[in-house]
Amino acid sequence: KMDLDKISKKLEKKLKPDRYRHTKGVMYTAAAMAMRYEQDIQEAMLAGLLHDCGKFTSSEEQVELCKKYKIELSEAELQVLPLIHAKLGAYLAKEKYKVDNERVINAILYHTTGRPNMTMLDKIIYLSDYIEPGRKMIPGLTEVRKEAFTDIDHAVSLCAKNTLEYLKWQKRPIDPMTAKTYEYYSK
Ligand code: DGI
Ligand code: FE
Ligand code: FE
Ligand code: FE
Repeated sequence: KMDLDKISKKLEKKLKPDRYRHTKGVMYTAAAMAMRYEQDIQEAMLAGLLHDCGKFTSSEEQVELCKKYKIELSEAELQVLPLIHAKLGAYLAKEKYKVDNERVINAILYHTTGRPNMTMLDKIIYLSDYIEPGRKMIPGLTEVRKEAFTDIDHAVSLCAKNTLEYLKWQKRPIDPMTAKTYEYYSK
C-alpha cells in the first residue's frame, strides 16, 4: 500500500508542473471540504491527489492505453477525448497506485461528468476540481466556491449548469452523463 507522500512523489515525476500543482490544489481543497462535511480526510486527499492521474499523457495515447488495458470506452468517450482520463485514471489508481477503496475509485471515475445521486466523496472531488485555488477565474466561480462550503448539492447544480452552458457555447458534444448530472441536481 502506498501512502499520500509516495503517490505524490510519483505523480510529481509523471505530471506536467501545472497539472501537478492543480492536483495538489484539489487534494487540499478536498481535505477542507471533508472537514466541513465530516468525511474521512485521508480518503478525500487520496481521491484528490489521484483524480487526474490519467492525464499524464496526450488524449491519443490515453486511447491507446485504454486499448492496451482493455478498458471499454463508450461512443461518447471516443468522441469526447477529454473524458477518457477519468476512466483511465480510475483504472490506474486501482492497478498502478494500488488503491483498493471503491469510493475513491468511483470519485475518480465520475470527477469530470458527475453522476446522478453522487456519494459525498464524489461531490467533494467533483467540486474541488472546479474550485481549487489555482483554477483561473471564470464567471460563477466565486459563487460555487462559497456554496461548496454552504450547500453542497446546490454547489453541484451550479457547477453542472456552468459546465453545460460552457459546452453548449463552445458547441462541444455533451456526454449523456454530464446532462444527467445537471438534470438530477437542478431539481
Ligand atoms: O481534468 P481537469 O481539467 O482538471 O477537469 P475535468 O476532469 O473536469 O475535465 C475538464 C473538461 O471536461 C472541461 O473542459 C469540461 C469537459 N467536459 C465535462 N463534461 C463534458 C466535457 N466536455 C465535453 N465535450 N462533453 C462533456 O459532456
Ligand atoms: Fe480531470
Ligand atoms: Fe471538473
Ligand atoms: Fe482536475
